[in-house]
Amino acid sequence: MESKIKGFMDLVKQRNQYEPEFLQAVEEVAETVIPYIANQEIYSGKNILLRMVEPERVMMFRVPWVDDSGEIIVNRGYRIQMNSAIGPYKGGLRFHPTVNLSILKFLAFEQVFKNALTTLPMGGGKGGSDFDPKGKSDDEIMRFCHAFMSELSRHIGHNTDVPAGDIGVGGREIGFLFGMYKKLRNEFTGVLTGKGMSWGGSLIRPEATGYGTVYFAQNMLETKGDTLKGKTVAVSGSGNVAQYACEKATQLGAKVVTLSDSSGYIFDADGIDVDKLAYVMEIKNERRDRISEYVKKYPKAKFFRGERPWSVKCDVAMPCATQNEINGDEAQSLLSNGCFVVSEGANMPSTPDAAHAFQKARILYAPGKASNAGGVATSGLEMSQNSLRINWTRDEVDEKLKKIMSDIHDSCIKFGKQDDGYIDYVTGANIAGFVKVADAMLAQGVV
Ligand code: NDP
Ligand code: 2IT
Repeated sequence: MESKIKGFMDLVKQRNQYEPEFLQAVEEVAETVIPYIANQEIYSGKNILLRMVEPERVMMFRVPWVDDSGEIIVNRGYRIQMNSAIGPYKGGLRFHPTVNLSILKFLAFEQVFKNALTTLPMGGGKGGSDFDPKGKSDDEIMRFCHAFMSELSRHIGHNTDVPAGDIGVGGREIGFLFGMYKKLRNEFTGVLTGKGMSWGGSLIRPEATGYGTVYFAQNMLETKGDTLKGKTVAVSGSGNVAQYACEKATQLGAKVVTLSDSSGYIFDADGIDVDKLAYVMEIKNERRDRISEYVKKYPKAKFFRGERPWSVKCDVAMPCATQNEINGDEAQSLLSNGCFVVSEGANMPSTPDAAHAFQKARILYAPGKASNAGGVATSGLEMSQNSLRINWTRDEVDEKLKKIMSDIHDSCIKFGKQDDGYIDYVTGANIAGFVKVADAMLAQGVV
């Protein structure tokens, strides 16, 4: 089996040698799915995984725009249309200076499995730009979004490819993107998700990724007869996912003691309650400032510049910032401090060393493609509401989100439960996602 996996990875490496994040995401899937395929006659000789690692289509384009000083800036735009076997391409747009082909291909690849897990009919895609929204005026953000959409609009559509937000893309950016799409195509459709409530958005979509990550942690704890009540939680990030993970964990009786951003992390031993979270939202969403501002208002809290929050004592860790934000040493530090639940809000936040450490320690460890699927699932619910031209209530959407997270948890058990009762959520999520997409690909033939 080892040599089968190595043979497969050698081929993928040869073709994608300058794409470390993509290779990392593929290797994690190959390690778990190839042993499964070997025992399933129907997949024999079909090279399904080899077809899945090759995007159906990649768009790369110039995005020229004019900044406030009149200078012409050139950014690079991308859309990866990875797999459409079970539905239109679906996945977010990331605006961050680190964006490149490797990062977007890893995200698009994971999205295919994640979207399959949601039980909704969505294929996988991802896109974005190396544009850095930090320090830009609202007018500059608008001009960039309009320029980006002037090209992207040729490649997407409500039945073809439906983008949404990710790092650096929230409600403000989705508004500008939607406006330009509508103007160019002269049609009002659900071509993007994460829209504003008065123009086709869904209640709970802003909250959904963070809430879903917490619901998934609850589902995992239930397998041990436990709950989040009274648990100490370390959250990283302070953006969309982190904020609502913090809110829901607190509502369910946990104490969230950390949040972070690219400048460092804050530790508040008393817990980040509703009022403090409202202040975090003001700092990050309105003032677009650094998380260190928190300690000016709450001086009992501490700010650790340039550090990540994984050395604190906690029961539960929810990494909600970015990829590879927990390394092997940090995973060991979490484990030795008693952490026994890791529910990933970000995509691939654990390095392979960290993920293997969590699995070896047999803690409750959920990979992002399972535990953060609530965001895209609720995007799927937004698409359904747009097609039906109706709006569900907050409670209706929240109930559907809970049910989807619980169904994803069940799928992980189905394919990941071992003889001794340990649930390997990584294996479970990868195989469950693979089976759904692979069966659709088999039915559709070689296309
Ligand atoms: P936001 O842009 O709202 O927030 C991102 C947060 O992560 C910010 O606090 C940011 O800090 C921090 N961050 C970003 N990059 C780095 C870095 N290289 N090092 C340290 N901190 C960093 O994004 P989201 O909350 O939407 O996304 C967070 C994660 O969740 C990503 O991995 C994303 O792919 C994933 N995700 C998002 C979903 C969604 O619906 N939005 C759905 C599923 C997953 P700063 O403010 O300093 O930049
Ligand atoms: O990584 C993700 O799942 C997202 N950024 C959300 C994608 C979506 O289409 O809602």
